[in-house]
Amino acid sequence: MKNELFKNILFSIGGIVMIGSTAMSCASDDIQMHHDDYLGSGSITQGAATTVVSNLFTCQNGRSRVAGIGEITDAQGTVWTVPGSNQFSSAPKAMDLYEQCAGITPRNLAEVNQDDVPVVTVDPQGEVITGYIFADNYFELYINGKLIAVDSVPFTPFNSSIVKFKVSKPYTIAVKVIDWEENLGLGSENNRGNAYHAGDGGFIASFSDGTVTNRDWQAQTFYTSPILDLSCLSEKDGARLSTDCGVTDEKNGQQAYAVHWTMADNWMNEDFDSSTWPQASLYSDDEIGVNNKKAYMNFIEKFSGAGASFIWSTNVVLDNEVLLRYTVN
Ligand SMILES: [Ca+2]
Ligand SMILES: [Ca+2]
Ligand SMILES: [Ca+2]
Repeated sequence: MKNELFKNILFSIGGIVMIGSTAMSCASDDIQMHHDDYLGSGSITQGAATTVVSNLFTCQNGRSRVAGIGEITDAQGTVWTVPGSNQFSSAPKAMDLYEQCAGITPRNLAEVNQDDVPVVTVDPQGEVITGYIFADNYFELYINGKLIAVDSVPFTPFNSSIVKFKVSKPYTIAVKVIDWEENLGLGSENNRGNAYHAGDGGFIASFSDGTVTNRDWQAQTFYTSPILDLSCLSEKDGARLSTDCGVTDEKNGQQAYAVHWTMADNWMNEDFDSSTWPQASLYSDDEIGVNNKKAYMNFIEKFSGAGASFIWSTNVVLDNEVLLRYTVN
């Protein structure tokens, strides 16, 4: 590992190690020791966040996981919002293809009245494009920097959405996706018999002009958790890598670290320079586990059946807040 090599070089030159330690100024000796293992560009927090919104969504017709928002402060005093800053409470919600809490459960696309979908105008002279979207768990969709709609269900149950917008080519699609969490700041949920199970993400979409999610999209990571040992993290060619990291269990889930990166205010705009962002990683329907989800399967011809792939960063389990970009020419 490049990271390991760099660390060994640092240990061999004591002065540099001391400079690194001073700059980190951690709260306790124990945390400082672990922070020294981290040589990346993110900011580190450890442990649970403070809940600032207890729950964004209650299911009227079934069960849903609690979708809270938390804040946690790093050693430099920067406050981070987990699992990610979002506009769920204020933004227009995307129309539902399938949303069982609202009793919207069509068996197929023919049962959806697509004429009812509101058209958001980006370019008055443009073409009307229809988009079909499924996110694990939450998305916010921008076209040329304009917010089109946000997911109507932040966490669970799994839902799917349909959007329409009027735009002229070329245009830029930018999406914030969040793999939501129950244990705020700890990147985990109670699942499969483990109170600190690291859930996974995933995003898939197709558009009526033939655009689909694939490896030509870009995906950059802004929040990674749970991390037990910071030395498992590395960075290469702009990618924030956690593929060598393990997962949490009941014994260590509360002590997990998280890594946070600052987002540019204009990340969704057409002229934002995302040239350093990595290409998206692809995931199959089986890997994301959608074969038993009607919100996906009832419209599969608009998802993998349309040639779209699930996309995310390099780690669909530990990376919980990811930004996606793609320009349609
Ligand atoms: Ca959702
Ligand atoms: Ca996750
Ligand atoms: Ca998830």
